Amino acid sequence: GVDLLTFGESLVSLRSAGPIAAGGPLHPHLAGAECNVAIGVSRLGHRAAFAGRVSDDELGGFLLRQLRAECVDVTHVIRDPERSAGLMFLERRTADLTRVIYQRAGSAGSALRVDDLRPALAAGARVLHLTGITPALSDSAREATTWAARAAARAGALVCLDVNHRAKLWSRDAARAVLTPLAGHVSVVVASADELDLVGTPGADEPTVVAELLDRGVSTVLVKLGGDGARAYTRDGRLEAAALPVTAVDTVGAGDAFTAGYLSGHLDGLDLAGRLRRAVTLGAFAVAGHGDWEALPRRDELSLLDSRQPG
Ligand code: KDG
Repeated sequence: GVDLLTFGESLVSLRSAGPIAAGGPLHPHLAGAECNVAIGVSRLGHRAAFAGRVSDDELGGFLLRQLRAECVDVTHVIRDPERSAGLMFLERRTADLTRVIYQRAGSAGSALRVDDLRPALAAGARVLHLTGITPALSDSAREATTWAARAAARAGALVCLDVNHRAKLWSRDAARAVLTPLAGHVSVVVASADELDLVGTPGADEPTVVAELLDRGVSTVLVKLGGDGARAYTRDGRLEAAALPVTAVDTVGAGDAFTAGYLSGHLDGLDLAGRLRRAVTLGAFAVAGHGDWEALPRRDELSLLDSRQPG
């Protein structure tokens, strides 16, 4: 088995340096929240695997090559000869405004189904990571996500759901109807403050949703606060961590880095404070460098930002 298994849609992200309508080069990068987490965990020396469908063409080949280069196990990836790669255009509109355009409807990744995941689940994993993006992709991907969460929990894995609401894929109400029941099958829920009520009563405040989740068997709720750090809740109470002071140049992927850091801390047997510290550390690396995952640290680089004075 592996330390961490994740699954979902791997995307070709075409990044621009300026407004897309004005032309100029687009650079291909591997993207997808689940791949970002797999890479973050792999860079720290854990065995990470990604499962899902990728197109059986040059773009799918690019995605697999990038994952392999980061030592992510792709044994259980399926090449789909009938569907194309999901694309994401990431437009740097101004220095601090980026915009996303998706071309992913009907993609290979969205055709994920339960049978695709059986071999990866059977091979075993200490941690299963899933996001609220995958169930938004199709009926079969939604079914596969719920099935995997239950199967991994039964097998004794730590199951982590990162809400990751994508408003371009579904409404808040549609997301809540799927993610709230799903949260009842997981041990760790990660959400930004504005995503919390997608796994609980609509409009409820943070303490209410957290209490609902802990009552339903979730052991840890992590609330991401961006530049303000993060809060962790367990039955024993609440813990906070400040963000590391860095110059943010690209916030895309920061949430995935946070989750990767937390799960790496779990795999290392760190206590809650240590796991939260690892989470904000990886988040800081992600925002301080360009790309979804390119700036994430290797293990020997983990303390690199500690001694650094901002500015
Ligand atoms: O978390 C970063 C993601 O937004 C990006 O990699 C693409 O997974 C992605 C998505 O669906 O938006």
